Amino acid sequence: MEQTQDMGTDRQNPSVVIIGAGMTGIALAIKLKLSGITHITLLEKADSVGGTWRENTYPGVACDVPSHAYTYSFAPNPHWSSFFAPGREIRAYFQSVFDQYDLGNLTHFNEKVTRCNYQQEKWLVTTESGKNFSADFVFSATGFLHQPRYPDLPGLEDFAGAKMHSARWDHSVDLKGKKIGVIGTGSSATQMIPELINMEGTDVSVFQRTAQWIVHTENKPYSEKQKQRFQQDHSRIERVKNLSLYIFEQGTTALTSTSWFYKTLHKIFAWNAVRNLNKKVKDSELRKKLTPDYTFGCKRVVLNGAFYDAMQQPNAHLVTDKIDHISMTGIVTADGTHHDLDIIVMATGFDSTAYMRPIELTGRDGLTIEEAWRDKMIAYRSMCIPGFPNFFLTLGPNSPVGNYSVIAISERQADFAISLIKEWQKGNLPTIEVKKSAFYNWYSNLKDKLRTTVWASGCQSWYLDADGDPLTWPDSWKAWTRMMDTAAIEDFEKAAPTVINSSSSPQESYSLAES
Ligand code: NA7
Repeated sequence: MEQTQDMGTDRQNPSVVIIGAGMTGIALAIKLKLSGITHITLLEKADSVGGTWRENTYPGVACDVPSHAYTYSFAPNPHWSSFFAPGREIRAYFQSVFDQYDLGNLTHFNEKVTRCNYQQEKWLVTTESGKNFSADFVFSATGFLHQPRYPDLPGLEDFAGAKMHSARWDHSVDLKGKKIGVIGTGSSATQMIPELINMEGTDVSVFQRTAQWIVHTENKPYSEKQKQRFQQDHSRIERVKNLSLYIFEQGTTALTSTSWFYKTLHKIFAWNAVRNLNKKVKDSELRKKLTPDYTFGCKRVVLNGAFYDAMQQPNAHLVTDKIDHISMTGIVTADGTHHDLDIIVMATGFDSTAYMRPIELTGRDGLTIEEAWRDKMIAYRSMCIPGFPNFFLTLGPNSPVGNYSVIAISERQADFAISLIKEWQKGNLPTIEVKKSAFYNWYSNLKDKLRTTVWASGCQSWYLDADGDPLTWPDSWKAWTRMMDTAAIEDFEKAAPTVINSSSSPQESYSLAES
C-alpha cells in the first residue's frame, strides 16, 4: 500500500526532499538546516551515504582534486592521510560529516526515487518501494557521473570470464595471477592500472582508444606531525586548500581565457605534460602511442603519477588497435589478434547527460523533463528549468568549472537556492520558477563562448552533449562565482506564469527556438 508522507506547508519551515545522500545531498541538508529549514527528507537509493565514493571501489580509486580542497568549507579535516585522498577515506569523511550533523534521522535509505510530479503547488515524490513524499521543494542531488556507460562491443555478453565496470567493482573476483584486460585510459583506468600491474602474477592489457594528456602528480602522505599541526591550527589547512584551489583556478582559466597570459599558461601546461611523457617513457614506440593528438584540456586532463611507469613493466601491454569484438576467452582487435583474458574491466566512463534521469520528472501542467529538454539540456544557472517550480537541479548542465573542486560548486549552488527560498519565505515570489526569457538569455550568453572553448576543439569526451556542445562552464571560476553571487530575483516569475499546456506540442510551448 502506498504511504504518503505529507509534510504540510509552512513558509517559515517548508518541506524539502533531497534526492541522493552523496556529497551534494549532504551539503544541501546541512546548509538548509543551518539556514533554519529543518523539514528535510533525504532519500537515498542505496543503504549508505557517499554517492560516487560508495560506488567506485576499484583498486587505486582516489580523488583527482587535493584532499583539503575536496572538503566542505564548514567541515575541515586535519586527518586526511595524503595530498590526494583515497576513495574509502573520502567516503568515511562524508559519513562522519553526515553523523556530525545528525542527518540520519532525516534520511530514508533504500528508497530509490522513480517519479517526481508537481501538482497543486506541491511535489509528489515516489520511490520504487511505493512510498510517496509530498514536499514544497525538491532538490535533485543525484550527481552527474553516476550512470555507468558500458561499451557497445559485439560479443561482450559471450565472454566467459569475469567482467565488470570500474564503478561496479566485483570484490569477489580474485585478481592474482590473472590476465586482465582494461578498456579505457581515463582517470579511473589510469588510477587502477598501476595497482593491477603491481598485483602478484597479473598480466595486464590496456585497450586505449585515445591517448590522454597526463599531468604528473605526486601523492605524498601527510605525516602524523603534519596532521597534528593541521589539527592545532586550522589556518594551515586553509593555506593548503587555498593554494590548491588557486592552482586549479589558474588551470581552469587557462582552458577558457583568450588572454595572452592564459593562452601562454595553457601552452606551458601542455609543454609540461609532453615533457613528463618524454622523461618517463623511454621506448619511442610506446611514447608515440601514448602521445595525444588533440589540444591539451579538450578531454578532462588526467592527473596521475604512476601510469607511465606502470605501462613500462614487463606484465603491461598497451593495445591501440581498435577492438573488433569480444570472444568467449578474450578481446579480438581489428588486426586479428586474439588477446587471451580471464577478466575484462570496462573503465569506460559514465553517461554524463543522465542528470536526474531515469527519474520521471513532471512539472507544471504535465510538462515532462524529456519534453522540456527535447531541443537541448539547459538549466538556468545550471539549476532551474521553466515549468518546474520549486525544483532545483544540482551539478546540472554547464556546472563543471574545468577541473575545479566540485564540492565548492555544490556548496555555492546550495547557497543560491537557499537565497531564493528566503525570497519565497518573505513572500516576494509565489513559487520559485525561472522566467523563460531569463532561461534563454542565460544560455544564449553562454552558447557562443561554449563553442570557442577547448572542449569543443575536436575531441570526444563526457564534457559534450549530443550536439557536440560542452556541458561545462565556458569561463573562469571567478566569473562563475560572480554569476552565482549576482542577485537573480528579477529572473523569476512574480505572478502565476502562463500555462504550459501539455496538449500543445512541447516544441510550441517550450522551445529553444524562442531564444
Ligand atoms: P572517462 O574519462 O569518460 O574515460 C573513459 C575511457 O574509456 C576513455 O579512455 C574512453 O576512450 C574509453 N572508452 C569508452 N568507450 C570505449 C569503447 N567502446 N572502446 C574503447 N574505449 C572506450 O571515464 P573515467 O571513469 O575514467 O573518468 C570519469 C571522471 O571521473 C573523470 O573525468 C574524473 O572527473 C572522475 P575515448 O577517450 O573516449 O576514446
